[in-house]
Parts: sequence; structure tokens; C-alpha cells
Amino acid sequence: MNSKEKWDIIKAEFVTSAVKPEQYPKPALPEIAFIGRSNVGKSSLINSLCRRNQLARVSSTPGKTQTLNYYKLESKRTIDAVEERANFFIVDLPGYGFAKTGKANREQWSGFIHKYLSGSEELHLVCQLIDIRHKPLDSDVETYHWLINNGINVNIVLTKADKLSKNAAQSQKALFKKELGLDDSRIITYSSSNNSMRGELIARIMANLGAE
Ligand SMILES: Nc1nc2c(ncn2[C@@H]2O[C@H](COP(=O)(O)OP(=O)(O)O)[C@@H](O)[C@H]2O)c(=O)[nH]1
Ligand SMILES: [Mg+2]
Repeated sequence: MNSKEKWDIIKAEFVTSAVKPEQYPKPALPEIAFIGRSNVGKSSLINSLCRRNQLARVSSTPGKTQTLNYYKLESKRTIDAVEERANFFIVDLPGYGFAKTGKANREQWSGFIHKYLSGSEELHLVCQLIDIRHKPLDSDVETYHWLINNGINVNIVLTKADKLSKNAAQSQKALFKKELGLDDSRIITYSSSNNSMRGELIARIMANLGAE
């Protein structure tokens, strides 16, 4: 397969922020949502996927984003001189598990997110991001089970893979596979610093959009 035969993201733009269903963008498009603890590297991953430095804001003060942020992406591949294009939304969800927000804040978070996740008719996949250096944390494990129990497709993305040696990254991946009961098709390591596994994550996103 030459490189043009693989899906690539060729265009990305911020569309809108929403805090309630009336604000979800129209017309609708298929959606891929990104979720994870604050500071896990979600904004960096979105920028890496889109090859843009500042599409999503990278922050060193976690816990700021409290809205759903919609980005419209266009992907393209060319097979035997036939060009295919696909449009979809990436939905950046607010981070969870930020210790400094109080209980009321956490409940507001979960009500808002649960409503989106259980209500969206366009949601094809949730990429749940977990920092590869951490051990499985309650908030990550609980979120994963909540998603699965609600019939949502989930792919775990272990972020910041460049911070560990290859061996250490592989053993962390094995640990998460065991803890969450996953096979290789549902978990991926990623580095937004060197874009490792970018092509593979795009391929998985496209497969979940129905474009194998
Ligand atoms: N080394 C490394 N640092 C990363 C990576 N992804 C994010 N970071 C850093 O982690 C911090 C939080 O990243 P950000 O994308 O804002 O996380 P978010 O809160 O989940 O959106 C920032 O300082 C980033 O530079 C990565 O793949 N490798
Ligand atoms: Mg962010």
C-alpha cells in the first residue's frame, strides 16, 4: 500500500463549543469523541492527529475546559486514482478526575458528559486517553466500564509513550489490556511529541466510521 492509499487527515477546523444539546452543531456528522483525565494529553493528541500546533489549546493548568468542543475534520485517500473523502467531527470532552474540583463540580461534569455520551446518535467511537506512566486509576477504570456498559465503542489510547522506554511501554500496555480485558485491536500507544502511531489511530478512526 503506498502512502496515498492510507487515510490521512487533510483539513481541520474548530466549529463550536456546546454545553447543551440545543448547541450541538448542525448539520450533524459522524462523531469520534476524546475523553480522559485532565492533563492526559488530549489537546496535544488532537493537534497531532490534525498536524496543527494550536488547533486545540494545550494547557499546563488542567481542568479548564468545561464545554464540548467540536472540530470538523476532512480525511482523504486515493486508491487506483479514485479519490475518497470523508467528513466527521472530533468532540473534545472536558477532562475528568481533576482532584481540585469539588463534588458538585464532578457531578455537573458527569451529568453533562453522560447526557452527551448516552444521547448522541452520531457517536461512532470514544477514544479514552490514559497516561501510559500511570497504573490503572479508579476514575479511568470506572469511566471505561461505564462506556462499555452503555454500548459505546471504546479504543484506549495510552498517551505520552515517548516518556517510557519501548519495553516499559509494552509492559504498561499489557497491564492495561489485562486490567480492562482488552485485545490489541482496542488499545494503542501514542506519542504526540513524535506522532508515533498516528497513521494507525487514523486507520482505526476511519474503520469505526465504516471506511475500512
Ligand atoms: N512528552 C510528551 N508530553 C506530552 C504529550 N502529550 C501531551 N504532553 C504534555 O502534557 C501536558 C498536558 O497536555 P494537554 O494536551 O494540554 O492535555 P489535556 O489537558 O488532556 O488537553 C502538556 O504539558 C503537554 O505538552 C506527549 O505525547 N509526550
Ligand atoms: Mg485540553
